[in-house]
Parts: sequence; C-alpha cells; structure tokens
Amino acid sequence: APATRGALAHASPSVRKFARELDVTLEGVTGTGPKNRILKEDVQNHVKQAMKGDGAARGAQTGTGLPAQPEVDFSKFGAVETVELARIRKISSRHLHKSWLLIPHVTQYAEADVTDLEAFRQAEKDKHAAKLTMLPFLIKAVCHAIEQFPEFASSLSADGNSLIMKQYRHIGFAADTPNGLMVPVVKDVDQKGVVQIAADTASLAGKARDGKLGPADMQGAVFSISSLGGIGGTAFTPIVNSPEVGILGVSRNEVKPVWSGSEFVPRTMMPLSLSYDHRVIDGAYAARFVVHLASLLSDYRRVLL
Ligand code: CAO
Repeated sequence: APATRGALAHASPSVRKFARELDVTLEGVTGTGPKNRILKEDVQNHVKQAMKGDGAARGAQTGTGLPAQPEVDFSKFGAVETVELARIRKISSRHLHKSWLLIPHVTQYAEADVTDLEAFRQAEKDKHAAKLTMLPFLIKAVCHAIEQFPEFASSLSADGNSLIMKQYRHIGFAADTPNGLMVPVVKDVDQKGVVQIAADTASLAGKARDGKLGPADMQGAVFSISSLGGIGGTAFTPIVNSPEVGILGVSRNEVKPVWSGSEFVPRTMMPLSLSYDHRVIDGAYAARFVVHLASLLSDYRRVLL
C-alpha cells in the first residue's frame, strides 16, 4: 500500500510506529477505541488474523505463502463445469508455481544446424532395439556440453551461500501424459551411448504414459530437456525444474535458407530455448553453453571428443 495511506487512519503516534515496525497499513485495520481509534491491540489482532485466518489458508493452498487468486463466480457469465484436477497435475502445478516464483528466469534462444544429424538419424532410426528419435541425441549432447559448463549441473544450497556441483549426470525429460506433465530421469547419461539412452527414454516415456513411474524414476536430474519438436511451434520459455538451474526447450525443426559464404543453402535448423537460473548462471555463460551445444548438434562427431 502507498506509504501515505496510513496517515488517514485515526491512531496515536506510538500505534503508528508499532504498525510501521510490523509493516501494517493502518487503513486496513479496524479500530475498536473511542471514535474508532486504532489501538495497539487492534494492530496485533489484525496481524494474528492475517497469519491464522484466510491468508494462511490460501497461502497453504498455493504452497507459496502468497494469497490465492480471488474466487470468481464464472456462472454469472455463462454455463460452467468444474473438473477436479488429476493428482499429478496438482503436484506439478504447485512445483511449477514455486519454481517460477523462486527462480529469476532468463531464456536464451539459439538455432542448431541439424541437417547432417537428422540425415544420420533417419538412416539409423529403425536399425536398433529402440527407435532413435531426436531426444536421445539431445540428451547425450547436453550431457557432453555440461562437461565444459559444469555449473549447469549445480544447485544453490538452501541458504543461498554455496553452489553444490554434482559429479553425476542424470538428465530429466518432460513427458506429456494423459495425467499431465511428468519428468522422468535418464540415469548416468555420461556412461551410456545414444542407443542405450533411446531405450531408456522409450521405456521411461511408456511408464509415464501408463502412470507407472516410481519416485526413483523421477529423482536426481541435474538438468532437464523439454522437447516439443514432435508437436510444433517456433520457441517457448521452459520453466526451470527447481532445484536444477537450467532447462533446454526444443521446438520443431525448420528448413531455412542459410548463407554459406557464397550462396544460400537449405539447412535443417532446430530452435533451442535455454532457460536458466540467473542467480547461478551469467548470461554470457549461458550463451556460450547454448552456442557450444549447437556446435555439437551441427557436427555430432564432436560428442566423441
Ligand atoms: N523437429 C521436427 N520434428 C521432430 C522434432 C523436432 N525438433 N523432434 C521430434 N520430431 C518428430 C520426428 O518427426 C519424430 O518422428 P520420426 O522419428 O519418425 O521422424 C517424431 O516427432 C517423434 O517424436 P516423439 O515426440 O514421439 O519422440 P521424442 O523422443 O522426440 O519425444 C517425448 C518423446 C516423451 C519427449 C514426447 O513424446 C513428449 O511427451 N513430448 C512433449 C514434452 C512436453 O510436454 N514438454 C512440455 C513441458 S512444459 O509444459
């Protein structure tokens, strides 16, 4: 509330001082003294009410300590139907809300020339036990990029004073399921080849769709990937999966004319959207990471180095 508002309320200087200390705006306090004068007890009751009453209940509902949006009677405007959210959507929406509020997000965009990788993938995709989609190539490339940019596999300590650098390389991926968004985790990506990662993602995505993921399948990721490439769209701003500090969004490839130095040539370009926690990652570091990742995807032999 504006600082001047409290000046209109009827209260003694000592009560005003007390209210200022508690950050209470007197205009919202009901006075019980003579001529509705606001007493110290009124300020105390006002604070108690806010802590115990409606405010706390609504804060618990959002899980953030912030009041929920006000109840609106939409039936005033037309017919409505109220549908209970699935349990998974309730859990993930609270987690997303917290991540969104706690993490100062920035999203860095880039494009990777995946012409050669896509040609290789098309030639190889049906020759192995699990179908080689783009996702396992992305997971492996991200893991490789993290070796040069290890802060993308870190978390802030709870007190915010130190960075926990993780030596393991588990990578999560967003999976769209009938029950809502789930993020299963491929373990030890640094120790696996793309074919093994493809088998893992296929099995985890199947378990996610069937509602059979256990807690261990969804824990321990150092970084996540959200691929909407199979659906479409040009770019988006993924929300970091707290306490991770980075997430890569992938949109649909597009064939574009790219200047080779002497002429325009058609190249298959993959849009990348890297969101990161700006408390941990600097903009220049994030830009270097995504440029490096794009270079790995444009010449996948670099992942072998
Ligand atoms: N550009 C163009 N086409 C792409 C592509 C891209 N970047 N990525 C995938 N595709 C196409 C390919 O054509 C592929 O078919 P072929 O292999 O036959 O060519 C097809 O999509 C298959 O992709 P897929 O989506 O079935 O498999 P995947 O391994 O790429 O993804 C999974 C698996 C589980 C990530 C995916 O099914 C899914 O759930 N995606 C949604 C994730 C999501 O909801 N993210 C948002 C989270 S925030 O709300």
